[in-house]
Amino acid sequence: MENTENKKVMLSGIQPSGALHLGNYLGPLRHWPKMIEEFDCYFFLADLHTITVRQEPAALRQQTMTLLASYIACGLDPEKCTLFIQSHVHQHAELGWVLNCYAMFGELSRMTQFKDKSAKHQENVNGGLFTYPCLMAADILLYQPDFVPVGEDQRQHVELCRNIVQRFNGIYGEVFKMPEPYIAKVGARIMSLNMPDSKMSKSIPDGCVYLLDKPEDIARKFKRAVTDSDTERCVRYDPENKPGVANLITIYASVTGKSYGEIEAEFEGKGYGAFKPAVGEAVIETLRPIREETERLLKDRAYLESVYRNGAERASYVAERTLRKVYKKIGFIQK
Ligand code: ATP
Ligand code: LTN
Repeated sequence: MENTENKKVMLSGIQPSGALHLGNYLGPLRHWPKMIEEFDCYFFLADLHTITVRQEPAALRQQTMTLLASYIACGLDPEKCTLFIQSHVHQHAELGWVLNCYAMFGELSRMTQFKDKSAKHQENVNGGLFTYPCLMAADILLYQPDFVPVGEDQRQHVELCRNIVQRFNGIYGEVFKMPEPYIAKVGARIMSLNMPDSKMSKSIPDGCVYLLDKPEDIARKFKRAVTDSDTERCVRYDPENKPGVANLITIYASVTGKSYGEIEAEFEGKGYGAFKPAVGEAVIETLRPIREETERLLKDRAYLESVYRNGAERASYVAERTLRKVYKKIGFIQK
């Protein structure tokens, strides 16, 4: 599956640090299957990144296989794109080290994710958590992508990667292609159903809808979703004053393809009692085939192994080419 047509290249990854949730799906993942028709795509499981926070080994193995099955179940056909596990392609760690030396302490200190995660895991503020964006820059630059589709929270890391490209190319010439973040207009930041001012996150189960949740659990979570305390109780998109309702409208718009205006009209005069279960139903129907297919694929271990082995082989070939070029430019002796 060589990129003989000179298609634009796209790359993204998700950490197998827990079960996928609606934010991961509606933000980036849902858009990826359309992209494999148009671009030469690389999608990987960022397992090296997960150990910036302590992981239980058996759980990490299970989460990684489940994420791979979910990628495929969401429509990433391994025949049409390269699916791989980051730790299978050793060039990521190698280029990650190199880029550590081209990222500045000051810029790494400004990363919101570092500040958030170090506040949350005060007992384990390790060096990896701090230099994480350099490994992420390596993930990206090994494949020289044009676009990196992510959720809004990752924009800052892609910007840092762009700074590294500018600095590195400024010293050594045009080694890396400048990647662009690619962020969806609707759904790039899905909020927790219980706390509409924090983003839905794998690590905060409260208010988080998982892709593999049972329909009855999804229905319950939506029925209990926080809306707002105003007396008006009307379904109107107003993120500032009605963040809970705005979040539900965004979710409903993302899964049904309806516009905010159409949704407001649909629920005019009906209040939240009708709206919340309707959003729950729409989400249940969107996730049902994904859950069923993930469960089916998880039973076919041999198939999943063949997918990640083929993926690693293809990815390594491209990654090695970039790494060789980088080593040569830096002045390392070639083998
Ligand atoms: P953690 O809670 O462990 O930080 P996470 O839920 O933020 O994990 P990641 O693996 O860091 O998930 O993110 C995978 C992808 O999903 C990234 O592109 C990220 O931008 C996107 N993403 C994560 N949370 C949301 C969200 N609430 N809304 C939209 N996109 C999201
Ligand atoms: N940092 C991302 C996951 C990630 C990624 C990447 C995304 C690691 N490497 C390269 C895009 C491109 C996260 O935590 N969501």
